[in-house]
Amino acid sequence: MTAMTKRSILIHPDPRLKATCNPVTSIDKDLHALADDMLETMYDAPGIGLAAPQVGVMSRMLVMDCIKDEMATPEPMVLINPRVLSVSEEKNVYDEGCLSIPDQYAEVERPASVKVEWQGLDGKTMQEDFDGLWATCVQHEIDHLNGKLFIDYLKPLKRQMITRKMQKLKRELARESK
Ligand code: K1U
Ligand code: ZN
Repeated sequence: MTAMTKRSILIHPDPRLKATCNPVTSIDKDLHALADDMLETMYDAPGIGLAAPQVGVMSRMLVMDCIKDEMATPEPMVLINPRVLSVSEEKNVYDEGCLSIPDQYAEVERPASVKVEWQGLDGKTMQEDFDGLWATCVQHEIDHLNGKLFIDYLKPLKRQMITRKMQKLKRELARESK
Protein backbone atom coordinates (compact mmCIF):
# COMPACT_ATOMS: atom_id res chain seq x y z
CA MET A 1 0.00 0.00 0.00
CA THR A 2 1.29 3.47 -0.88
CA ALA A 3 1.14 6.37 1.59
CA MET A 4 -2.05 8.42 1.63
CA THR A 5 -1.67 12.02 0.53
CA LYS A 6 -3.84 14.95 1.42
CA ARG A 7 -4.92 16.66 -1.81
CA SER A 8 -5.88 20.31 -2.17
CA ILE A 9 -9.57 21.09 -2.51
CA LEU A 10 -10.71 23.40 -5.34
CA ILE A 11 -12.57 26.51 -4.25
CA HIS A 12 -15.62 27.82 -6.16
CA PRO A 13 -15.67 29.40 -8.70
CA ASP A 14 -13.66 26.96 -10.79
CA PRO A 15 -14.72 25.53 -14.19
CA ARG A 16 -13.90 21.99 -12.97
CA LEU A 17 -16.67 22.32 -10.36
CA LYS A 18 -19.20 23.13 -13.12
CA ALA A 19 -18.32 20.23 -15.44
CA THR A 20 -19.90 16.78 -15.81
CA CYS A 21 -17.51 14.01 -14.75
CA ASN A 22 -16.59 10.98 -16.84
CA PRO A 23 -17.63 7.41 -15.94
CA VAL A 24 -14.88 5.29 -14.36
CA THR A 25 -13.97 2.53 -16.83
CA SER A 26 -11.08 0.85 -14.99
CA ILE A 27 -10.78 0.18 -11.26
CA ASP A 28 -7.00 0.07 -11.04
CA LYS A 29 -4.34 0.87 -8.44
CA ASP A 30 -4.42 4.59 -9.30
CA LEU A 31 -8.15 4.69 -8.50
CA HIS A 32 -7.52 2.88 -5.18
CA ALA A 33 -4.84 5.48 -4.36
CA LEU A 34 -7.23 8.31 -5.29
CA ALA A 35 -9.93 6.85 -3.00
CA ASP A 36 -7.42 6.64 -0.10
CA ASP A 37 -6.28 10.22 -0.73
CA MET A 38 -9.86 11.49 -0.92
CA LEU A 39 -10.77 9.84 2.40
CA GLU A 40 -7.64 11.31 4.01
CA THR A 41 -8.50 14.74 2.59
CA MET A 42 -12.16 14.50 3.73
CA TYR A 43 -11.31 13.44 7.32
CA ASP A 44 -8.60 16.11 7.55
CA ALA A 45 -10.85 18.97 6.30
CA PRO A 46 -13.00 17.85 8.21
CA GLY A 47 -15.99 16.90 6.11
CA ILE A 48 -18.57 14.15 5.72
CA GLY A 49 -18.18 13.76 1.95
CA LEU A 50 -15.92 14.59 -0.98
CA ALA A 51 -16.31 14.14 -4.73
CA ALA A 52 -13.41 13.56 -7.16
CA PRO A 53 -13.86 16.88 -9.07
CA GLN A 54 -13.29 18.76 -5.78
CA VAL A 55 -9.69 17.51 -5.94
CA GLY A 56 -9.51 18.21 -9.69
CA VAL A 57 -10.12 14.63 -10.90
CA MET A 58 -12.99 14.54 -13.42
CA SER A 59 -14.11 10.96 -12.67
CA ARG A 60 -17.40 9.71 -11.21
CA MET A 61 -16.23 8.73 -7.75
CA LEU A 62 -17.12 10.03 -4.29
CA VAL A 63 -16.30 9.20 -0.70
CA MET A 64 -18.38 9.81 2.41
CA ASP A 65 -18.65 9.05 6.11
CA CYS A 66 -21.59 10.66 7.88
CA ILE A 67 -20.66 9.37 11.35
CA LYS A 68 -20.09 12.73 13.04
CA ASP A 69 -19.30 11.38 16.54
CA GLU A 70 -15.49 11.27 16.81
CA MET A 71 -15.74 8.47 19.40
CA ALA A 72 -17.85 6.25 17.10
CA THR A 73 -16.40 3.74 14.62
CA PRO A 74 -15.84 5.39 11.22
CA GLU A 75 -17.91 4.14 8.28
CA PRO A 76 -15.94 5.22 5.18
CA MET A 77 -17.71 4.58 1.88
CA VAL A 78 -16.32 4.79 -1.67
CA LEU A 79 -18.91 5.01 -4.46
CA ILE A 80 -17.82 4.59 -8.10
CA ASN A 81 -20.25 5.50 -10.91
CA PRO A 82 -23.10 6.14 -8.45
CA ARG A 83 -26.62 6.31 -9.90
CA VAL A 84 -29.82 7.40 -8.15
CA LEU A 85 -32.45 4.71 -8.87
CA SER A 86 -35.37 6.25 -6.96
CA VAL A 87 -36.16 9.05 -4.54
CA SER A 88 -38.80 9.43 -1.83
CA GLU A 89 -41.68 11.87 -2.16
CA GLU A 90 -40.94 12.98 1.38
CA LYS A 91 -38.48 15.88 1.52
CA ASN A 92 -35.92 16.94 4.08
CA VAL A 93 -34.27 20.32 4.65
CA TYR A 94 -30.64 20.45 5.81
CA ASP A 95 -28.31 23.38 6.43
CA GLU A 96 -25.66 22.31 3.91
CA GLY A 97 -22.03 23.28 3.62
CA CYS A 98 -19.39 22.46 1.03
CA LEU A 99 -15.64 22.08 1.32
CA SER A 100 -15.34 23.96 -2.00
CA ILE A 101 -17.37 26.87 -0.54
CA PRO A 102 -15.78 27.25 2.91
CA ASP A 103 -17.76 28.74 5.82
CA GLN A 104 -20.97 29.23 3.84
CA TYR A 105 -24.13 27.35 4.81
CA ALA A 106 -27.68 27.41 3.48
CA GLU A 107 -30.84 25.35 3.75
CA VAL A 108 -31.43 22.99 0.82
CA GLU A 109 -34.50 20.80 0.34
CA ARG A 110 -33.93 17.34 -1.11
CA PRO A 111 -35.70 13.94 -1.13
CA ALA A 112 -35.51 12.49 2.40
CA SER A 113 -34.37 9.07 1.14
CA VAL A 114 -32.77 7.74 -2.03
CA LYS A 115 -31.95 4.35 -3.51
CA VAL A 116 -28.46 4.43 -5.05
CA GLU A 117 -26.53 1.88 -7.14
CA TRP A 118 -22.75 2.03 -7.51
CA GLN A 119 -19.60 -0.03 -7.96
CA GLY A 120 -17.24 -0.66 -5.07
CA LEU A 121 -13.44 -0.67 -5.28
CA ASP A 122 -13.69 -4.46 -5.79
CA GLY A 123 -15.77 -3.81 -8.95
CA LYS A 124 -18.94 -5.30 -7.42
CA THR A 125 -22.26 -3.54 -8.01
CA MET A 126 -23.94 -2.45 -4.77
CA GLN A 127 -27.33 -0.97 -3.94
CA GLU A 128 -28.50 0.78 -0.79
CA ASP A 129 -31.30 2.97 0.54
CA PHE A 130 -29.90 6.05 2.23
CA ASP A 131 -31.81 8.28 4.63
CA GLY A 132 -31.10 11.07 7.12
CA LEU A 133 -27.75 12.85 6.69
CA TRP A 134 -26.45 10.00 4.48
CA ALA A 135 -29.24 10.74 1.94
CA THR A 136 -28.48 14.47 1.96
CA CYS A 137 -24.75 13.85 1.62
CA VAL A 138 -24.92 11.28 -1.19
CA GLN A 139 -27.19 13.63 -3.22
CA HIS A 140 -24.84 16.59 -2.59
CA GLU A 141 -21.85 14.48 -3.75
CA ILE A 142 -23.61 13.07 -6.85
CA ASP A 143 -24.52 16.67 -7.73
CA HIS A 144 -20.76 17.45 -7.70
CA LEU A 145 -20.24 14.70 -10.32
CA ASN A 146 -22.81 16.52 -12.50
CA GLY A 147 -21.25 19.96 -12.02
CA LYS A 148 -23.90 21.15 -9.60
CA LEU A 149 -23.24 22.91 -6.27
CA PHE A 150 -25.60 23.37 -3.33
CA ILE A 151 -25.69 27.12 -4.05
CA ASP A 152 -27.37 26.32 -7.40
CA TYR A 153 -30.52 25.56 -5.34
CA LEU A 154 -30.51 29.08 -3.81
CA LYS A 155 -32.08 32.29 -5.07
CA PRO A 156 -29.77 34.07 -7.61
CA LEU A 157 -29.02 36.99 -5.26
CA LYS A 158 -27.87 34.72 -2.40
CA ARG A 159 -25.84 32.62 -4.86
CA GLN A 160 -24.15 35.74 -6.28
CA MET A 161 -23.35 37.00 -2.79
CA ILE A 162 -21.65 33.71 -1.86
CA THR A 163 -19.79 33.58 -5.20
CA ARG A 164 -18.43 37.10 -4.65
CA LYS A 165 -17.24 36.14 -1.14
CA MET A 166 -15.45 33.11 -2.64
CA GLN A 167 -13.82 35.25 -5.38
CA LYS A 168 -12.51 37.55 -2.64
CA LEU A 169 -11.27 34.58 -0.58
CA LYS A 170 -9.44 33.17 -3.63
CA ARG A 171 -7.77 36.54 -4.29
CA GLU A 172 -6.61 36.68 -0.66
CA LEU A 173 -5.31 33.09 -0.74
CA ALA A 174 -3.44 33.79 -4.01
CA ARG A 175 -1.84 36.91 -2.47
CA GLU A 176 -0.81 34.95 0.68
CA SER A 177 0.84 32.20 -1.33
CA LYS A 178 3.11 34.65 -3.24
O1 K1U B 1 -18.96 17.78 -0.68
C1 K1U B 1 -18.50 18.51 0.19
O2 K1U B 1 -18.12 19.62 -0.09
C2 K1U B 1 -18.42 18.01 1.61
C3 K1U B 1 -19.56 18.50 2.46
C4 K1U B 1 -20.65 17.47 2.41
C5 K1U B 1 -22.01 17.86 2.91
C6 K1U B 1 -22.21 18.61 4.02
C7 K1U B 1 -23.48 18.92 4.46
C8 K1U B 1 -24.55 18.48 3.76
C9 K1U B 1 -24.36 17.74 2.62
C10 K1U B 1 -23.09 17.41 2.21
C11 K1U B 1 -19.04 18.68 3.89
O3 K1U B 1 -18.61 17.78 4.49
S1 K1U B 1 -19.12 20.29 4.56
C12 K1U B 1 -18.51 20.06 6.23
C13 K1U B 1 -19.47 19.38 7.13
O4 K1U B 1 -20.64 19.28 6.82
C14 K1U B 1 -19.01 18.83 8.43
C15 K1U B 1 -17.76 19.06 8.89
C16 K1U B 1 -17.37 18.52 10.11
C17 K1U B 1 -18.21 17.76 10.84
C18 K1U B 1 -19.49 17.56 10.38
C19 K1U B 1 -19.88 18.08 9.17
ZN1 ZN C 1 -19.68 20.03 -1.74
